[in-house]
Amino acid sequence: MDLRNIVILTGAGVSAESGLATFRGPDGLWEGHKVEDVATPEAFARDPALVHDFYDARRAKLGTVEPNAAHRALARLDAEWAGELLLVTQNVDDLHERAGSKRLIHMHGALTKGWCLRCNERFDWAGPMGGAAECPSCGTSGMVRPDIVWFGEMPYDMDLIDQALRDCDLFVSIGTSGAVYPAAGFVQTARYCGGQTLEINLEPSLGSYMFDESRIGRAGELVPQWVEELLQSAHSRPMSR
Ligand code: BJW
Repeated sequence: MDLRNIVILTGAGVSAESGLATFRGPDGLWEGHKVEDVATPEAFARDPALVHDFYDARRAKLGTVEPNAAHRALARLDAEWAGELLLVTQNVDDLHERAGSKRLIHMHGALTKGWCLRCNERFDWAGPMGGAAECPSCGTSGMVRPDIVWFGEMPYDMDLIDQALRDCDLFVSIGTSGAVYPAAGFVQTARYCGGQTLEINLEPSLGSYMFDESRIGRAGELVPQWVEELLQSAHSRPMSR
């Protein structure tokens, strides 16, 4: 099969080897709560200080971690793949862009962005946000929230992602448990539209049975291997333009 269009989905597991915690591992609770019970707009309305503390700490942690071999391999693929490629990450860290990935969507938002609930502007954000942060656009204090997609909110760029999944020849899911929709359903869309499907994860994900192939192990080891294989096979069989 002529392989041209690739969609890659990443989750917390791709950043685990950089030192960022996953959500649903043995320590997969959020400040003593289930992430599903806390990462909601209702939780933010109920206790904004708790939610700000959590995201401020994670934003600060970004400055102490570096992209790992999996991020770097995906950036290499982005640079060298002549066909269509879309990297969709559920992660809110900035490790993919720091590794050099360009064709990238943050479907669950970004720690490095804020969103003003008063004027609806979104903007880059560094440092703590806390409760009294001032919006750089309208100047209002206390109405800025992390630009993060919580449960019950619509992930970003879904139309674009859906089209890319329908058009793809290969869908690859890396380091995600498959517990959260709509990302957990991407494999079905790609499959129904004729794409091959591969998962790379430390353990079989919840939707593992839906993939044509599962490679079980560390992303930092398996992703560079897979990228090398793919680029080698493309070089030996150049794509028709
Ligand atoms: C390694 C590794 C290594 C470790 N190498 N691997 C009932 C049925 C279906 C859906 C719903 C339902 N009830 C409610 C819903 C919808 C809801 C949902 O999915 N709920 C589930 C709990 C069932 N979803 C939503 O509300 C979403 N919005 C929505 O659906 O809007 C409506 C809509 C309709 C139609 C189309 C489109 C939209 C929004 C979801 C927002 C999720 N937000 C969070 C938190 C914010 C971001 C943040 O703070 O960081 O996003 S939740 C959290 O989970 C975070 C993650 O991005 C997300 C996924 O987690 P991920 O990445 O999979 O992490 P883990 O920890 O679960 O897994 C890590 C994996 O890595 C593990 O498998 C490890 O083994 C592996 N691993 N080390 C390789 N070294």
